[in-house]
Amino acid sequence: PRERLSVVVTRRLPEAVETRLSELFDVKLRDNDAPMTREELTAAMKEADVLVPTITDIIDGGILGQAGENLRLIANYGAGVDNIDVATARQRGILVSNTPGVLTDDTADMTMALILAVTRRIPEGLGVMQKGDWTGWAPTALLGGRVGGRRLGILGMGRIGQAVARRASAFGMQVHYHNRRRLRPEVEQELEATYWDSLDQMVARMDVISINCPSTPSTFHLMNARRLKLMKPSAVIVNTSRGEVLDENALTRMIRAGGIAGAGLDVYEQGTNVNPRLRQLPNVVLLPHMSSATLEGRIEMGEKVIINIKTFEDGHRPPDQVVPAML
Ligand code: 8YV
Repeated sequence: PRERLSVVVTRRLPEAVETRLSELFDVKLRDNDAPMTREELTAAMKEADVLVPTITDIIDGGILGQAGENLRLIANYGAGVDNIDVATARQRGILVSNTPGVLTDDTADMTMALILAVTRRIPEGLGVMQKGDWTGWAPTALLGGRVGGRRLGILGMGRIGQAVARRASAFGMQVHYHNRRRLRPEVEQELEATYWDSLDQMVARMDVISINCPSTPSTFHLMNARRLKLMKPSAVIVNTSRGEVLDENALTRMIRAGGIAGAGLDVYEQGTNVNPRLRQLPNVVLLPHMSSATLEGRIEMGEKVIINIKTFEDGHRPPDQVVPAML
């Protein structure tokens, strides 16, 4: 019988996923909850045939240059692959795969949760109850804005953007979008979504902006100071994709100056190093990168990783292979 593939997993994964991986491959599992240091990651890439990293592993050109001869597949546990230098991996003959599709609905759900939390002032209400400050119902207490009828501009109309569009329509919002490519007419019609070729023009007319595009060199700071200034002062912005798409410092300044009404963020430019000024604003709702964090989703992500490795082992292209041209 053929030797089993040596697979190194960089983080603890749900038990069901670790068990299944161990049944199928010669797996080295992580024995603690901390992310790997760069040294540990370098060592892992020297010994593995297949590496299963997560967003906390930065696989850049430098570290790929030190990878072992055996490393042939990087099966990312996650949809976004901005943590991986896909072009350099390809040059070195290392395939990259991801886990698209299985976290679409969870991320779209959380996008709606953030829109509602900001517009309906849920954290402020929570604060009142937690402090024991509630003195009873009052006609003008904690008035928010109604989401129904508001214009939502989705930046990035891929799987997640489209799932957000469906939910937003069900809440009575008017859906608009900007994307590199316009959707096919029948899809646009089904989603009742209005396409904007100009991001500037869309941004200026929306009540809510939702960032749903991946982080690539061409989406870096797409929402920069200039575009944030175009937003209506009554508008809010939510981000469940990647921090790099939004200039966090410019956003903080805009909100403090009253140029934007609020924000809901799940992702940050400097990872865990969140702008402290942002944390102090009552109209800003911050979450610790948890939009895809459901047990079901995490298990399905594991199943996708396993299918990608199995297919590769059988001599075929992983179904979720990522190539530079897709980015
Ligand atoms: C993943 C994410 O869980 O899939 C993504 O792109 O942002 C996450 O929520 C994370 O990347 C794990 O690697």
